[in-house]
Amino acid sequence: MAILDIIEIPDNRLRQISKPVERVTDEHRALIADMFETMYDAPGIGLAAIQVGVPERILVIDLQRPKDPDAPEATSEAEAEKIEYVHDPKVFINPVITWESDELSIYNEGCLSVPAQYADVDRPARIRATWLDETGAAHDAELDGLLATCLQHEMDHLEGILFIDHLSKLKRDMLLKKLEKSRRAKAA
Ligand code: GNR
Ligand code: NI
Repeated sequence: MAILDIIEIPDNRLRQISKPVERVTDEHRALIADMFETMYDAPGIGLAAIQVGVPERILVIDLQRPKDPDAPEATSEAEAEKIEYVHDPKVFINPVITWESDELSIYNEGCLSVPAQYADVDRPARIRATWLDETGAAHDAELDGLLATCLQHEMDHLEGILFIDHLSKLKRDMLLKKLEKSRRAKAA
């Protein structure tokens, strides 16, 4: 297993359209294991293969909710590392959305390819989707909540779309300026 480099904007590879997986192989399963390791290390709740430079329609998601939802929020990295999470790793290969609700939900989204920047995005609150898992088995399910939001965010990556593309130009430009500023501060 290995932690892979996550591509960040403005890398043009993030704008590629990813190709369907024809047959799920051991190479795919090895990539998926590395994607989980990379996502947990980041940390993030989802990762698309293109974010590690592989233009195939493969996503991993683990919402990693705290085991004790009433526990106080961590105020330091040391405290954050002590919190126990419920793991629910999910793999989505060749996902397709077959239905979406008219009702929208707003979530303050972030993206590992747009580091440390967050903005509210409107998306359908509920979706129905089909996909394959890492064994090649087919799934068809209705999803809601953060899982529906996260799957839509990840599926956008397969089309070369980032969450910032859903913002007004004004909000997007402000966010990109903040990103530039934080990168300059880090480099200094
Ligand atoms: O870690 C992530 N958090 C997140 C929060 C709200 C909506 C979507 C996401 S996905 C993101 C990781 C990532 O960039 N996946 O592509
Ligand atoms: Ni993302």
